[in-house]
Amino acid sequence: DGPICPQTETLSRASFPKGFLFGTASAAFQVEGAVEEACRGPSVWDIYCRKYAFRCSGDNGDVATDFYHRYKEDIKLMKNLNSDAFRLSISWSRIFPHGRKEKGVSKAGVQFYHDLIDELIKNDLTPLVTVFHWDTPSDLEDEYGGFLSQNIVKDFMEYAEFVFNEYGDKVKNWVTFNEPWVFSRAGYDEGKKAPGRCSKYQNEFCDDGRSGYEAYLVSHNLLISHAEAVYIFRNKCEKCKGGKIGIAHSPAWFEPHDFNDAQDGASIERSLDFMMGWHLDTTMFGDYPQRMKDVVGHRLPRFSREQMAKLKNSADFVGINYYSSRFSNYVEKPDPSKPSWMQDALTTWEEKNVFGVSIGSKPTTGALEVYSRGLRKLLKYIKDKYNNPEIVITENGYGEHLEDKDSVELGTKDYNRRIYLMRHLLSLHEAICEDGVNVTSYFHWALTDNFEWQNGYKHRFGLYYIDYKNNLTRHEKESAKYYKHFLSQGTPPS
Ligand code: BGP
Repeated sequence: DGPICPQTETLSRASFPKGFLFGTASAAFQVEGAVEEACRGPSVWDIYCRKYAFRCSGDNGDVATDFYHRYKEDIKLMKNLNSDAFRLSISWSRIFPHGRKEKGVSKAGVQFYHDLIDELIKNDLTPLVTVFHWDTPSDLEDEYGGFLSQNIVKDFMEYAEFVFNEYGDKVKNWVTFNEPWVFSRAGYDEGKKAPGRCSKYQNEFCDDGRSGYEAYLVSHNLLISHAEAVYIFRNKCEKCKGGKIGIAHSPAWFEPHDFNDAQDGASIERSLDFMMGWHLDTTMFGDYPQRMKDVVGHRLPRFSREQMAKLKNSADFVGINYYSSRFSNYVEKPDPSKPSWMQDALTTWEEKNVFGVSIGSKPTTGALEVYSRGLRKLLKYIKDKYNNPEIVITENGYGEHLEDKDSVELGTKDYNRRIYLMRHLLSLHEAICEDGVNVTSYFHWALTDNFEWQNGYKHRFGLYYIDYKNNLTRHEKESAKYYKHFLSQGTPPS
């Protein structure tokens, strides 16, 4: 078979296994704009940013980067990078403006994604499509509480089946859900993301209180929806034959808070269970981690036998969004100032932990410090625990806060992002070539700056700078130049 990786003098695409795909990523609400065009219905994010402007830093997705109108220009940027693939998400309410087919299909919305996908393919860019990246149609939220209700399963199945049948002959790589852990925890426990519901945990976002079970319920309904959609993809979609489907998780890697403390060391597994195993064990092994079941008790819903059977092995690949790592430390008692789900991780067990302290070397990516070695360690952990699955790095990127007064020049000299990218590609290379982890593609978050959820437009992740004050002009950053150079060496997959 020969060595896994070619030997090269410097790190470039040529150092990676043949056929490895490199790309960039995006999500509908963060880039599209055009929120009222072609009958698109509102999503929970439109409502959330309007109702609680401060929770979106006073910004919203009305225009975003205007990708809806400028996608051809952005595809040129992808070509300019020498990239091979692009991750996009479909906006549910652009397809079914009111959430359900019987209430109307937007033909123009459906056509938009055809045009976008066709343009990608025409440019030799492989699309990876996320079915749901957090933008629940607002009507479903109003009608029955969105993912809080089991009704969502049937509606998600209908939506997923529709998009599989519509685009399945052109799109061979799919992600059902983006980051369930962030969606349920931030949206239904900490109030930091739409729809902004809070548990008993109080912070600047939360002035109300509910019992801390909603995040578990939401994830439960989401996981069942995932399993049903995968079942449809594999068994009921002729056009989808030969395609692959997965789900994108958002784990950090953990290091012990005190390297000399054995309890801190032991708490790592526990942190990983609550941050990753919650959804990854379930889609690989068919049920929640035992540790979670023991601690959360009756507030963690149970799957039926049939649901477990559908959940087991319900991902052809494991999607990983990796940004940074954290410390895990053992604590004696649950801390009421922490979110409910985090308190749960502490309640009845001897081995207790809490996480949230950052790790690694400065500079920081958002609140998190840069720790590229964590990527390698995480990938090795997944290889060993989950029986060497195929892994796709569905996101990895560096966030940086700029003020309105900051110049384009400052924004494009993103040397920190360039170093972040170099280091993470190196760590990824080590994971593949030295540890034998089966990673098949890498998507950098993000192609361009965009709407960064609660941080709005000031928090930038792009390889290309968006000049929001000047017609949304795109400018190449230093990081883009590096990625382009890296991708220009060696042969892109045909
Ligand atoms: C992920 C989301 C992306 C993007 C990214 C930015 O959680 O899937 O949509 O927003 O994060 O990073 P962060 O949320 O760490 O600022």
